[in-house]
Amino acid sequence: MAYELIEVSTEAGKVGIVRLNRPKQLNALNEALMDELGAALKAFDADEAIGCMIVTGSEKAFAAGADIGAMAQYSFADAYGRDYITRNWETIRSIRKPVIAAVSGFALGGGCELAMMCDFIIAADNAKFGQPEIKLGIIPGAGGTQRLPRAVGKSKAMDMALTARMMDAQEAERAGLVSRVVAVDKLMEETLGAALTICEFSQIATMAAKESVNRAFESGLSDGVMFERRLFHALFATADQKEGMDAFVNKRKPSFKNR
Ligand code: DAK
Repeated sequence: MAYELIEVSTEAGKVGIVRLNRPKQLNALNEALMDELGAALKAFDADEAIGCMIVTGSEKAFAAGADIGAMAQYSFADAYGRDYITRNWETIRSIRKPVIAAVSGFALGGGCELAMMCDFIIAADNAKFGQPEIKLGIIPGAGGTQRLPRAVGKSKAMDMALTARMMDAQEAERAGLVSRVVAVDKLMEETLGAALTICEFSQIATMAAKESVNRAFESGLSDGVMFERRLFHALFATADQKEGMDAFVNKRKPSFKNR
């Protein structure tokens, strides 16, 4: 598929990188861009050589939200009846391999929500996160009122959703929204380092770890722990578990085959 609104590349043949590319609109997310992003991530997910993906934007903006110009004239019938701005937003949730958001600049509205749909966020020190939809007479619609409180707690999430205040990278790290903050010129280097580390491990194990952590947000503790236990037990059926433990016992580097 030829992409117009994203740039797609790979690193070391193992990391799939999607760069949002509508610089004049600060990577505002429209239907076509979300279709392309979904298609690119699904293609990487299906590619056995790829062990991890990165979604990123420009230095100025990860994404400044859904495209307001495109949404401005939607009626309820368009939004609900024809499923505009919903039908292609959940694709990223179906991706089974790890996806890291590398966020520089603005991550607002749908941009913040997109980053939160990734498995973890590495932020540049110029990153700004916000849910400013209230200024447009709407509320977050792609999980902002649900994922943000799970990440930063009720008080900060309410503050951001009700006052439209932006959170800078340092505050976002303190609050648990992002896993690391790095200098803006080191963002891709650091994120690629994390992605390549993930690629060294068994894909079966990294997918299971992702699935199990995500389960924590969908179930009570007992059910979640049971889910984790079943996956843990199941991994003893893989060749990679034998390889990983044998390599440790024999003091050598493991060679995982994703089997
Ligand atoms: N949409 C369209 N264009 C945008 C945009 C956006 N979200 N954000 C920025 N732009 C455009 C500006 O219109 C401007 O275009 P020109 O005038 O040059 O043609 C260009 O990008 C540069 O922006 P500024 O001139 O405003 O740049 P500044 O540095 O002065 O300000 C800013 C940067 C990010 C603070 C400002 O642009 C801004 O406040 N932007 C809007 C942020 C915002 O309100 N975002 C939330 C949008 S609502 C759903 C899925 C998703 C959503 C909802 C439901 N479902 C699955 C149901 C999401 C909703 C939203 O995100």
